[in-house]
Amino acid sequence: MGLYNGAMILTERQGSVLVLTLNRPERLNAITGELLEALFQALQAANEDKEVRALLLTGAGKAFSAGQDLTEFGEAKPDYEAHLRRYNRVVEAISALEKPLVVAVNGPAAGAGMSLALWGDYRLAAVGASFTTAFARIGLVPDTGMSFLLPRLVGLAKAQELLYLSPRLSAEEALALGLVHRVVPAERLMEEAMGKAQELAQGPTRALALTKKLLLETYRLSLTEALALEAILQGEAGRTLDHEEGVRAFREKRPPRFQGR
Ligand code: T3D
Repeated sequence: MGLYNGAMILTERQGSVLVLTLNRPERLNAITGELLEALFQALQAANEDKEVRALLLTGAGKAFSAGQDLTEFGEAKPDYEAHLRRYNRVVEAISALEKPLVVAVNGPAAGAGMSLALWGDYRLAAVGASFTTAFARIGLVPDTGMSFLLPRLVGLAKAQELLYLSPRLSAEEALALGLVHRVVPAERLMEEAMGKAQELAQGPTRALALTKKLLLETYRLSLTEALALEAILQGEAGRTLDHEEGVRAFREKRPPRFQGR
C-alpha cells in the first residue's frame, strides 16, 4: 500500500493494475488542494511506471467524491484561476495517461467529483451511487473538464438539463444516459472493476492509449484532419510488438498475449 500527501491518495498494486483511492472518507472525499497535488503525483508516477498497464480509481468510505471541499477556504474567496490550475493539471494528467483508467463510483459523485468519475475510460457504478453536477446549485460554472465531456457523453440537451438544474441521478439513470458503462451491486463493485482493469491491462497498451487520444482529439478536428490523425497514429500502433503479436495470434487461432510494447 502506498500513500501520497498524508495518505490523501492510497495506492495499491494488484498485478499490473494500480488502484488509486481518494481517501478523505470523513469528508465524502471532498477535494482540497492537497488532495489534488497527491492525485497529480500519483498519476504522474503511474504513467511513468512501465509495470502499470491500467489504473482503477475509487473512493474510500461511502462516497466517491463530493467535489470541491466547500470548507477549504473558510469565508475567504479563493483565487479561482490559480485554484483551477491545480484541478486542470490533474485533468491534463488523466487525459494524457497512456494506460486505461477504470473508475469505480462507490457512492455520491458531485461537482468536480463527478467530473473526475467521467474522465474514466471505463466507468462502473454501484447500485446506490449517485451523480450530480452540483455547480449551478452553488452559483458556479462547470469545471474539471465537465463542460467538455458532458455534452459529448450525453448530448447537448441532456447536458443543459444536468448543468442548469443539477438533478441527482441514480446509478441506473447514469447508465441509461451513458455516463457509466455498467451498474453492479455495491458488494461486487471492486471485484467487477478490478476484473475490467485486469482485462484492459492485458490489452495492447499503446494502441489503447492512441485510441484514447483519437477519441479526445477528433472532436475538434475536421473529417480530413481526423483521417490524417488516424493514419499517423495507425502508423505508430502498426509498429508495436503488440500489433505483430495480435496478427500472429489471429493466424494461429489463439488469444493474443500482449506485452504492452
Ligand atoms: O469553489 C471552488 O473552489 C471552485 C471549484 C469547484 C469544483 C466543485 O466541485 S463545485 C461543487 C462542490 N460540491 C458540491 O456542491 C456538492 C455538495 N454536496 C452535496 O451535494 C451532497 O452532500 C452529496 C450529493 C455529495 C452527498 O449527499 P448526502 O445526502 O449523501 O450527504 P450530505 O448529508 O449532504 O453530506 C454529508 C456531510 O458531508 C455534510 O456534513 P455534516 O452536516 O454531516 O457535518 C455535508 O456538509 C458534507 N459535505 C458534502 N459535500 C461537501 C461537504 N463538505 C465539504 N465540501 C463538500 N463538497
